[in-house]
Amino acid sequence: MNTGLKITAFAAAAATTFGTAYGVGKGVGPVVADERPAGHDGHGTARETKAPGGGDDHDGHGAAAAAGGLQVSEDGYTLALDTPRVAAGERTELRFSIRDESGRKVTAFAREHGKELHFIVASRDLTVYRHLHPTRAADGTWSTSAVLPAAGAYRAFADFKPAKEGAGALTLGADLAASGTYAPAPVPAPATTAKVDGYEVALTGGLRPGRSGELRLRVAKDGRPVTDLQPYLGAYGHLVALRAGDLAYLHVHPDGEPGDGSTEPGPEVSFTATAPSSGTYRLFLDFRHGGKVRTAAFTVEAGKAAPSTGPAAGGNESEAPGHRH
Ligand SMILES: [Cu+2]
Repeated sequence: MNTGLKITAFAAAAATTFGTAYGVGKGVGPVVADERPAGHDGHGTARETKAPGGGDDHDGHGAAAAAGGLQVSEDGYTLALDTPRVAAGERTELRFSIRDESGRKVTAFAREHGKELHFIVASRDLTVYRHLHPTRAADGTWSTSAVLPAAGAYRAFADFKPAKEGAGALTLGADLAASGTYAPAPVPAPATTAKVDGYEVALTGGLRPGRSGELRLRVAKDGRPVTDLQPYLGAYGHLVALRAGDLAYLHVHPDGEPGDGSTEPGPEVSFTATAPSSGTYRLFLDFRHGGKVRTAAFTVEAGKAAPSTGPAAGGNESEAPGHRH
């Protein structure tokens, strides 16, 4: 593969992102760390985990080659996990808060996809995944319960946007451990189909480093295409990609939404996503059918040709910052 070309393409895409982010996003925000134009004085490039625009993949997912979740603290906000150690295989309470710069619990959040905060827990070996919606007490303490079936190291992600002028969307990550006998598993091999509860989900398209790529997921049950997917949090599917090696977090959302006049309730759900780098990613698709949310998981390689339709599949090169859900 031509690394030079890819780097150039990425630089161009990044420049575009920076340009549009200032026009549309939080350019007037007071968060100095985010005011980092391309070709800035060379400082401020150390924390390249998030593009200006605030890791704002909710609002402009086609544009942001942003990886979130690598930091427990970012832009003055900290994910404080009250339950960093739990027992494997038992229903257990997970409790945490988001702290501001002065250590106070944040109580004002902007609602995104119907929720103030999305809480994802994934095992470091990417074999366990939970997308949870905790409840917030008035004092800012969040709690939910979950069963982590296997012992080992986990990463907990809080995906939220403070309801504060100029604040961008953030994904903070914190380590979490489930006690018990730990048998490390390899990341599952790359595959273009996944089975869950009698459903088969087929993936075409792929992730591309530094450039937006289309991922199309086709849902079938008992060999028949599912054409009556149910909206889940305002979409026919939610997709999270985690990078193997460090669990860098990408939250991507479908192209189109229920009721927009053009988006069908299956069998296909289409997403646009930009991988922050080449490498192995695990994709987790949440979809709702028959009143139940299920998760299909895939391992994909970013930077390799897409399984069946080629890397330019779909022809949708949209870097459109105005794409909203
Ligand atoms: Cu969520």
